Amino acid sequence: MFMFDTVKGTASEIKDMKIRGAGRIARAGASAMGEFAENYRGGSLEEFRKDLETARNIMLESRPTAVSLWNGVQACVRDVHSASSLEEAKNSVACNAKLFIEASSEAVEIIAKIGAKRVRDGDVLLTHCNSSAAIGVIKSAHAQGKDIKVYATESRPWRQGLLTVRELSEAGVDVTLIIDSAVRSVMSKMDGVFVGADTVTSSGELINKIGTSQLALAANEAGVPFNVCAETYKFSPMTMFGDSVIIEERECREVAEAGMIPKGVKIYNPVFDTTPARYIDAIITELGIISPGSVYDVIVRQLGKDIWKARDSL
Ligand code: RUB
Repeated sequence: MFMFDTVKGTASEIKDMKIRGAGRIARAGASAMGEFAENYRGGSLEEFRKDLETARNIMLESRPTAVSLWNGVQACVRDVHSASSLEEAKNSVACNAKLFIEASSEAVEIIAKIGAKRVRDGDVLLTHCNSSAAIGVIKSAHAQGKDIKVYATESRPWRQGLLTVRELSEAGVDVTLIIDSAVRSVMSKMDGVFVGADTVTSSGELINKIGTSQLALAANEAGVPFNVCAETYKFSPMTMFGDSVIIEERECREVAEAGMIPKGVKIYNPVFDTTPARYIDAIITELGIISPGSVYDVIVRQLGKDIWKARDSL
């Protein structure tokens, strides 16, 4: 249907990884919701609420793991229930979308500034996949004149590490690409690991690109600080009430094309994994550096009085 074209378009770009990375998909989702509201030509407030719910579901079905998308879309629709006219409801969605996009971009910049202070002159760092928050920290440390070296994992199967090395090298950072299985063998050279987040649970576990937990394990073994760069809209309110994070599985052909492996061999392609809180030294957020044990408090503070609504909707 015509009215859902923008949300469907954005949802399929997210599904096909044309828009990727938890922060970017959240902003794209919010932007599509804002556009949907601005262009809405339906008749009544009731119809709008119903159509908005459909738009919201289309968007949320695009990728299941990153809670940033849920938080971004939720931020847009949060005031619709209290609106007393169609115009007020439409404006609230459009306005909340803009506010979310601005605040989330600003959060990435603040994290870059805070995180850069954790990087010392001469440090050798490791990053995984392609996280704008983690890259922001590294670029900011480099811009401060710190002489740093960065190792970046290839991040199979999509090889987002190629984006990371390009971006860092264009910024003038000394960067080395490694294959994912080289992580443990280089860990003894590292002074710190900086990764991004798709979701952080209320008990401080990190869900991020597959392989992140191996970095954490190797860092822990070698005594290397493991830092998560995560805007607080990566924190998952629903995990407080027992929901598990869905780990997305993508198509087999992303791992091997047909004909590359014998008939009958199966392929398993989970694209995110879970790092236990005990392997995480710091979570660098726009509110400051926190421990995994403080995530619950941050979520409670952010939900405010909505916490009762969330709990009562169980
Ligand atoms: C990207 C990935 C990133 C996080 C954080 O996975 O795991 O580390 O999304 O990114 P994919 P950011 O490529 O499958 O989306 O810091 O940019 O939000």
